[in-house]
Amino acid sequence: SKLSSVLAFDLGASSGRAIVGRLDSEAGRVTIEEIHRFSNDPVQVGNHLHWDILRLFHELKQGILQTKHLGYTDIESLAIDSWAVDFGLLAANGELLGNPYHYRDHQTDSVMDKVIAVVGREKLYAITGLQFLQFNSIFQLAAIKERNPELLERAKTFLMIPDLLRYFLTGEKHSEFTNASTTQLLNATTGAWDAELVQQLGLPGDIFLQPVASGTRVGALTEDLCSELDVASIPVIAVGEHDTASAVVAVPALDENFAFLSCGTWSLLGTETSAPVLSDQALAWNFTNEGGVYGTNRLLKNIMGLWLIQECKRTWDKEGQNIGFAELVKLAEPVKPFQSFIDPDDDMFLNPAHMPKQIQQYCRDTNQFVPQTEGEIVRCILESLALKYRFILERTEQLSGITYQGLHIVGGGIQNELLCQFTANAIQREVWAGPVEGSALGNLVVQWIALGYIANLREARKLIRNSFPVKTYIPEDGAGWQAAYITFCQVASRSTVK
Ligand code: LFR
Repeated sequence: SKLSSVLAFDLGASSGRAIVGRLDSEAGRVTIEEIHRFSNDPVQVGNHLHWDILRLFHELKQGILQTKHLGYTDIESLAIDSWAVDFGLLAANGELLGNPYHYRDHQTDSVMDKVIAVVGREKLYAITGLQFLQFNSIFQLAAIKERNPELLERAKTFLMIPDLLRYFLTGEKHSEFTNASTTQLLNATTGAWDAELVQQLGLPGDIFLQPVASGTRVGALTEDLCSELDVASIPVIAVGEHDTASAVVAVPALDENFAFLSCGTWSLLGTETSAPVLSDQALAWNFTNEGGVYGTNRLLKNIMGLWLIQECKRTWDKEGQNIGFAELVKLAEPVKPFQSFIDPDDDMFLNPAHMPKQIQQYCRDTNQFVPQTEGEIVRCILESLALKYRFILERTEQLSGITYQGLHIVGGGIQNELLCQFTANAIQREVWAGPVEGSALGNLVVQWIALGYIANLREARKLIRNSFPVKTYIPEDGAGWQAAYITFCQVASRSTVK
């Protein structure tokens, strides 16, 4: 039967991968092969933290070369997805101006309140429907305008990270919709840049390109690139280029109503709705409405996620420990449960100099047991994340008016089985974990929809359900976790429980 092969680049905040997907439409099955994996290492230069954008472009080229070396001569298209909010600015001659900033760069530390003072919190939410996170593109642009206005004066074109890399591949400039929706400059009702808002903030309105819908063909590899790599040109599609948009495409739910957790560096927990939820309650709880593929909306909240452990690991590595991620989780397993909790979303955890010390500081400040060993610290993080998931899941239910029987978890985080089990325990419902390559799969299936092989989103989810395992976790120790939840809420209320 006829097979179709397409290539997905999925760039996360800590690693990226190139994955070839093969669709057997007759059998209704997808298989994937990871052909290239690379670390994504942000670089601190002077006072600022940047993405190594040219290194990432180099890795995309390596991925394309790998398809050739592995004999995939029949790639019908390729697409990119990545983390959101970050961007590059092009000069009039099409060259990149400066190195894109990392969203955890401290340039935005006190900018959000200034912008809110100008626009008004209610007004900004009513326009954009977006949660207030200090690193949203709107605040980054306001920070640049304040610190380095020449950069904005020279800018001709604003491109989000996947738009920018796609431009390097194709020479074409397009702004993809799902990712544009995370800037907090898009009008949630019209789906276009909000000209009034842009003007009110004194930003140059003409740098923003009218967003194209996910699933649009947006060029092909340039001739120059093809001769450099000695490959035939490949069509390029703009999928849901925000990795979370792609991850939610891949949730193997057969039901229309489902709750999801996309689990990676961040934990994104929420549900898919047909329209943005802009209620007073949604604003008060700072829930976000991000644009999805094919007219869907993602009502969700960012939870600090595995960043907390990644950062501890990075610190311990620096100090010469070199304990693997899986090993750290193993060290947490035998630790006595429920000794101390943090609110993972306290601002103090966004980008501290020393994460383990920061966690200890939180515990000390809240008069709790102060975790000392690696295992104790990781245990504290994992329990706190699971309890925060319950908190946000219940708020999602209140906003959507729907009760969920269980929680779908997708993404690399499901390899952390202890976290999956803790989550089932905390929410006292089943957890359905899989697929692990959520964003890459969402990227692949939207390419196949665009190419005409898959009818729609619903069919795509069925296909994923039939092709990849989903592991069920049954809740345990209800009483223990209920008591822990009450303590967690008391502790976290000191840090406002955002
Ligand atoms: C997840 C993610 C989140 C976004 C954060 C920063 O990878 O894309 O959705 O809020 O990264 O861009």
